[in-house]
Amino acid sequence: MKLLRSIVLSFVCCTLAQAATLHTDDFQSGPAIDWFGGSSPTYVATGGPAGDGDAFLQISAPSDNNLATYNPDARWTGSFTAIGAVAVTVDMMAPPLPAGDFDNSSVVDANDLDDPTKGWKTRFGADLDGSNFLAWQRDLGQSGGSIALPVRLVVMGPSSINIHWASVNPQLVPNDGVWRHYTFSMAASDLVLTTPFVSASYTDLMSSVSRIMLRYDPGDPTDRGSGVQGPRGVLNLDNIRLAGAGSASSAALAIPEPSSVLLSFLGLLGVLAGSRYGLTQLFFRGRRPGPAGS
Ligand SMILES: [Ca+2]
Ligand SMILES: [Ca+2]
Ligand SMILES: [Ca+2]
Repeated sequence: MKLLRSIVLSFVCCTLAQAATLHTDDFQSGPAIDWFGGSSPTYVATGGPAGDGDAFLQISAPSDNNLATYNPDARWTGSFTAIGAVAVTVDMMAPPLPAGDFDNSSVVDANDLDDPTKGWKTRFGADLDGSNFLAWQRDLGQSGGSIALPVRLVVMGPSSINIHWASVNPQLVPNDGVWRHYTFSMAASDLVLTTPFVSASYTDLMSSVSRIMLRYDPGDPTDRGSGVQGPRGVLNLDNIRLAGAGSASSAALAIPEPSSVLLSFLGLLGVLAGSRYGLTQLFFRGRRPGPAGS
């Protein structure tokens, strides 16, 4: 009984430990999300990459505001080296601006006809024609959509959220409403320390990650990110995965909640305790000959 209690306690300890895990955030467990930031992280119940019933995370920001989201939870922090995490993979999509939004304001209104430089009247016969006017009529009153979004992974550490490493190159999310799968490598050659006046080692970073973030950041990597260079940025994200070597580009792997893992394990213990060989067989397999067929 003492052995059983210590096994259960150690399992609870390991299950709830403050440590990174290879896992996928698929947002299927309901609207309680633990992704944060000033870009209004919002749970959307349907319309993810798998279509109806596939929930996802949406962030949005108006012109000149940063567009980013981060997760401080233990499953995203700690030693990525210890678990072999080498990449963050994610499905992303940016919705298109309305076709009649000629002045890129993210709203279709009279200004799209009258703007002295971007309006339809000025551009008629140049790059706009009658079909564009019909699009304006159709979209009048619509709003929303996004510009195309260059996105970087930001990894913070070692042991500090004030030391930032960013993807050397951004990955472009076109504003065409199409979900695509992206892989952000965390190899040393794919991350650059962006925080000035700081000395930090990549090896230390990967053994003590404090936070990860996905962020709009066009051009060169910018330590604090950049404001949206257009009327509006809207980024949809799903299946955000901390991936190990060899699995970075494979399909999303859903990890059960810790409570369900624990229940399963306790159920296994119950079965073993009631079996002929019980726990002894479980823990001494391989150390001494077991019964035939084991
Ligand atoms: Ca989902
Ligand atoms: Ca407009
Ligand atoms: Ca930049």
